[in-house]
Amino acid sequence: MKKLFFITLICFLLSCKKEIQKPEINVIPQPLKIEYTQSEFKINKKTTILYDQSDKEFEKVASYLHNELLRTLNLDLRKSDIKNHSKRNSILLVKKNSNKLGSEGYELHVIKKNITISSNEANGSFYGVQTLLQLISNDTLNENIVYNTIVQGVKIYDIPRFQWRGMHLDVCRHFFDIDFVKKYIDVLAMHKMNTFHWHLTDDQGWRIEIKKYPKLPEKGAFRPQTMVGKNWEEFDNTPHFGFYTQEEIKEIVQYAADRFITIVPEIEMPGHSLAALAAYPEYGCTGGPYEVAKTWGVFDDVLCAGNDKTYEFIQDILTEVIQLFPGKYIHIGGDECPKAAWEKCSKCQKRMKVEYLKNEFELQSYFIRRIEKFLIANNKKLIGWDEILEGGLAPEATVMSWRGTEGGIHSAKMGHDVVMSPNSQCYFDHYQAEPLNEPLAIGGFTDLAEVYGYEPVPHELNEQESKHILGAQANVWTEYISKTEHLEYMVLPRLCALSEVVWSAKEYKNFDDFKIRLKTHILRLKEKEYNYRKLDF
Ligand code: TNX
Repeated sequence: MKKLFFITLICFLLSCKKEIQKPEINVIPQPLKIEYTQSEFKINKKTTILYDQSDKEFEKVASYLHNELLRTLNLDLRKSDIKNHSKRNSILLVKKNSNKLGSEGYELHVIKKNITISSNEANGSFYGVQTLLQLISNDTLNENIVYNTIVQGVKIYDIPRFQWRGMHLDVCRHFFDIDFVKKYIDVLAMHKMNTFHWHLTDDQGWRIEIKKYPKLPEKGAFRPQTMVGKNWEEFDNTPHFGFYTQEEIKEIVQYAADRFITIVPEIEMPGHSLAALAAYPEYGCTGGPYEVAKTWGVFDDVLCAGNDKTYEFIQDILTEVIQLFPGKYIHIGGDECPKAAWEKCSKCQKRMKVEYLKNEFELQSYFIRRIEKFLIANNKKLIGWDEILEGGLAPEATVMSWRGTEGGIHSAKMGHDVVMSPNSQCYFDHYQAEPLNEPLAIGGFTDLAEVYGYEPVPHELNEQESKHILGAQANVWTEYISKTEHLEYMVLPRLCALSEVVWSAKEYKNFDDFKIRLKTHILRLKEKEYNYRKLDF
């Protein structure tokens, strides 16, 4: 009896200890390893942010942290150089040289004396800062986040699973101004995403200033009216207009870079080009006239692949685009290009004969390959939608697999890099719940569980082939999304789930655990004034 009493007592004590040892921290995306300690650190107005002040990249991280702590805790902390400074009462951003951290990993160590974020590169430090910011916003009161100067003692080791953690935004079907684009980039950064795919041109609007072709924004960024709902015959009689000046683009590129996000600009070709053709009809097969599209869908009028001048036009545009975007990838679209105009065009048919191209699919490949050569000569890499496979893939192209996963599998097997973005699980323009109670969407059904459960590496690939899967991204097409609140509603909280797909270790993924963390996390989004779909669990 006595023995039983002692065993029960020990079990009870152990369970108490376990509870103290494991306070909840709700970090999204889930870090790789978290160890809890009994200590805690208190940030006060004397706390100093320490880093190597000669390092411009770490300077960015320190400034970001400084601004966020000012905003959330109302503490205007001093920044100082890490050398020759006492480490007591400080937040240290330490540059390391550690094999296990890679270029984006970090360690976050919170003890009584200080907080240390260690990483090889500033990128990793920035992700450590994101985690820290979630630690100080871990408490809630009456459905609101409470910012707390006391930071739970932890030792976190964290590295991302994938190198391409992307979100896309279509600003063509509906235009969104730079203030919103910044807000969008902020929420990407908060989720440790590192790639922003900016869909800048399409049939319904050309959204980037090109100095050599002023009519692109003048004419191509304007449509007099837009179809209403899903009715192809009814129009809203409301002009829609908008484009980014090159100055604005530079501002956004810098804003993203300060948050360690690379922008992949997309200039669509040879299809989805009506806005460009409306401005410069001479680059279409018939010479026009063409109109900026006011309905959605796929259009037969595309860039003429037989005319050498078309390639000059595109290359001139890309020359300006390349100067604006420092990242290594340029997205050239390549999707949904009907071949009807080419079949009837004497220039295109002649081109096929001269180049020994068997059909119009090969003509499309010829087009893409020619553009790839140009991009490579300019130190850039071409990425395109999976249709660029048809008729033969350009030699060094990276493929974005959207029509399911086949294109991705096929490309990886051929040794090409792939970004997975299947419309079955990564289309945030699709419904996220029963359509009846949701705002009108293009169709589909991709709820939170579906996104969370997505596995970017298809089981058809062996280990070697799997290395070509750079990662995944979700796409936000905006045919039926014209308001920022609606857009945020479509993206959140699905982005939170996606961030675990691309960041967190596969073996530790757990939807139930995610849902618990999300209850707190969603309030962080609320505090930052993002709209989101309310959790229904
Ligand atoms: C297909 S995804 C498209 C877009 C549409 C989208 C709507 C892709 C490469 N092309 O042009 O906006 O579906 O979901």
